[in-house]
Amino acid sequence: MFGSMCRSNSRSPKKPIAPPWCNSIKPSSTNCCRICRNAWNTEHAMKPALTLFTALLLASVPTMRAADADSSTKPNIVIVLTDDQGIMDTSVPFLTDEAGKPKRHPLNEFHHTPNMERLAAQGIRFNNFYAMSVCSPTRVALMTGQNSARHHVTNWIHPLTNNAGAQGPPNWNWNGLTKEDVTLPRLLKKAGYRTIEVGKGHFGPYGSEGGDPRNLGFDINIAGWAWGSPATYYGEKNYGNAGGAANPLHRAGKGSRSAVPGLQKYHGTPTHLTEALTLEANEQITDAVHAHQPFFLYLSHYAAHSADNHQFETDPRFAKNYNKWELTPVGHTWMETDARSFATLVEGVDKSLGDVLDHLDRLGIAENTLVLFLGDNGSGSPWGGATEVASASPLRGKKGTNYEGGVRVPFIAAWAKPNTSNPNQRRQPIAAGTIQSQLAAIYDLFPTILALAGGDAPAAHVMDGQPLDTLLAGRPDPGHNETFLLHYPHATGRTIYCTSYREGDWKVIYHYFPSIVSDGGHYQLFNLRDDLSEQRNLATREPERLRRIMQSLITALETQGAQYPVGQDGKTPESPKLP
Ligand SMILES: [Ca+2]
Repeated sequence: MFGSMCRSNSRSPKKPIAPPWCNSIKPSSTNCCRICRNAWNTEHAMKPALTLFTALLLASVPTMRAADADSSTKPNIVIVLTDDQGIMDTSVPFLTDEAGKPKRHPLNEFHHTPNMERLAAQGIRFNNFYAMSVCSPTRVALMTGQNSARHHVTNWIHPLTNNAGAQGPPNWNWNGLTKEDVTLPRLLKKAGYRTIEVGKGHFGPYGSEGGDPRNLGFDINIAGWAWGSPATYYGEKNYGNAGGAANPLHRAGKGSRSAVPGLQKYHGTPTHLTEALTLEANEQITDAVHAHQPFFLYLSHYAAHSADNHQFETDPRFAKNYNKWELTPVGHTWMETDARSFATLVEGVDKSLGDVLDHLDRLGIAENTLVLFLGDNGSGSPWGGATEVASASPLRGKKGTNYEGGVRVPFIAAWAKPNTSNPNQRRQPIAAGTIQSQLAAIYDLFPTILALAGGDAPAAHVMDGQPLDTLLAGRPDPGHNETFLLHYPHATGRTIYCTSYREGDWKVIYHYFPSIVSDGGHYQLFNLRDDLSEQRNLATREPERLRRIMQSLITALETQGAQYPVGQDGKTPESPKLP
């Protein structure tokens, strides 16, 4: 196993550290004043009495003041969602040893994410946090609080053609989210928030309602649309647009079909896409503060997804940090270059996080802003085979698989500036510098954020998520769901037509159509406590346990109204079979 090749924890280039893929290595801020209204109200919210002048002022304009006071005490919410950054694609160690202490692995040495380290030091990080295995299912789960088995966006959405797969459910929700759907930004808007989308959307195909985030409750949309990968990250190339024109899908034949829209002012400049999105996000934060409105910022980076040419484009600002690694060829020399490029894209996102934190601090609103940093699926790193222990070592698999490396993502929650006397921080304490090991998932963010923001979901809206309030405070929550269902009834992923279900330490993967990947059978059963790398299939040795957990998997699918793959006739559902 790769983790056994190296025992060093040092970052020094003089002490060689073997990354997981090789056998040998030679490491060769704004004009807003500091007493802006949000900060002022936070600071003074606990004062017991009003001055006569203030009281008179309130009496003279009761309606405006009441609304303003209410909105200014609400916390701002920032989600930084990165694309294809797995739990190991960071210098922050998320995994722990048997004593529960953070344990560094070679990939933690390879990556350099100082701002994630900064956020982790002032917040709590989760090491059993799950997302769906590909983009759109996770993004829709975040927006709705529902598992993909329930909302039926079970695959990434191809913008132009229905990608159900040959035996995928024909009526899966390729169309994505609509104007009628209950969404987090729509509910936050109703609760008084300015709702801002910056970056990747991928909520619906081209021309659909979900193709424009403004149809989903976002007041503002910058650079988000149907496509999930950028044509190119380079401003010099206009992010794929031809001659500064609008997206080529509007002007057939010009530029790339996945050209990033809406960033014309950076065209022809050396501004990396990640930097452009960060500058735009910070400008939107400033505008919201000047408007005295609490905001929900969904900063959804395209990085570190591959560009439209399926290659990882280097972020030149960080290339030097990875050139020190002399990587031993392992038969796929393109991987070495791409792995470095992938790491530069990750570090670009990390810089973005730092820039946003600094900006919040400069504006004086950091204490009143909750930052949630997370990845949208497992690692997209190019190293190793899709189902091997490589990209996310010591976890098996990568993006697009039901193995842990495909679904476990980094998640850090922190107040942008901890201050235990801040009213919102007292209402939702966060245990700084700690690791939460209880299981949680992407759809838990929906009820968590709504509760903090004072929003409500309609009673008829069924949620799979549960609030994370107790877990964020660093305490165990016996009432929190200890299971995770991942339903992937399609063929275009790296593990195909399969459903996995984790229950405590145990996990089953059910393969609707047995293959080499599934060891030739329907079932793979793993004990994650003893076998984190999912190497020992215990399906044959533990028949009673297998049957019990398969029954739980089937019940979960039926409860959520899941759609199944179909047989060779293209229409008969293939529901899971009990062993
Ligand atoms: Ca993704």
